[in-house]
Amino acid sequence: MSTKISLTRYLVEQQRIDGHIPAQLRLLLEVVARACKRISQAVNKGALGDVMGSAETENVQGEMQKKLDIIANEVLIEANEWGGHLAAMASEEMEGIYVVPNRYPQGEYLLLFDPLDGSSNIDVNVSIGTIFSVLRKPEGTGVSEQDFLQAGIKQVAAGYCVYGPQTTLVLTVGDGVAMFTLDREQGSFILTEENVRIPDDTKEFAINMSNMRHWDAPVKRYVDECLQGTEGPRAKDFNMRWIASMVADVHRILSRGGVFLYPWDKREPEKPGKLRLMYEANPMSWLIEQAGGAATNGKQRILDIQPSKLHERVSVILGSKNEVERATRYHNEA
Ligand code: AHM
Ligand code: MG
Repeated sequence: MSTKISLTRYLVEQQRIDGHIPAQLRLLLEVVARACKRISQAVNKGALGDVMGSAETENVQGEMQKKLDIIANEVLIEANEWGGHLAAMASEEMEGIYVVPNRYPQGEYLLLFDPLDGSSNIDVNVSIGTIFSVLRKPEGTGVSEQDFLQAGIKQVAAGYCVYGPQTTLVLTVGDGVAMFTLDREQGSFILTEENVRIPDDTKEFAINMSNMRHWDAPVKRYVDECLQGTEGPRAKDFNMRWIASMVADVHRILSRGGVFLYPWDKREPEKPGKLRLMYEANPMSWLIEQAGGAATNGKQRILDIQPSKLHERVSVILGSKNEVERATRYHNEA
């Protein structure tokens, strides 16, 4: 790429030339990117900063919080509360919504995030990330949790930032998927890939195999057939990857294809899955679809699910289209 296009320029052009995004949304995305830069710095400090280890507190999901979960959550809130572009925020780390304080102007957008995804990887120096989703606040005065309960199809922007060997911000505003790599010397995100496309077919799957005995029959069938390789019905050998950071697994899939499954299982039968719909599955599903892939809960398109609560969980199958369709078909046939 001869001329370097910064995230700022990309967004200005999305606003001015293509008319895809209003000014307030552009500001919002710039602020989220700035917050991700700060989180990236904290992640990079590792043991040199006071960022590793447990915070000894539990979040609303009953999970132990890491120090970085809390730091990342605070960075995102502080960065976003005063700009006038938001009405409220919601996060994996907060039970209720965070309404923009009265002393600041209220904007027309709602921001949801998983501030630090892949928490179990923080202390072992493996890729982690921030996932975000933007919705428009429904008309009317005030803002409530109900305003957030919109299907994924209503998102106006979604993305993630992966803190790995490189820090990469991946974004969609409904016009394909673009990737920006953080140039640390310049301090800015530079466009490094546009029109990201996922191949329809793949030989790579990602699932936590240790849960195999808890899976439902259609998931077992799908994975069994992959494992049989050239001798089985799929007539090809598959490879497996599982990073345990959804951001990193999804980033690999956007980069070279693959399929990711975190299905419902019998460990906690009353929960529909492990991953959260509104700030994990929805933004990732939209990115995957924008890149030509597919995302379902085994039965239905994730983006069509009407959420009934903020921290709702969901089964997730996403990635290369033909594999997602096959795994979904196995569920529907069962
Ligand atoms: P987190 O948001 O608390 O980090 O949990 C979500 C993560 C995903 O990134 C990842 O796909 C999954 O949990 C890994 O779960 P497991 O440890 O059960 O394999
Ligand atoms: Mg997460």
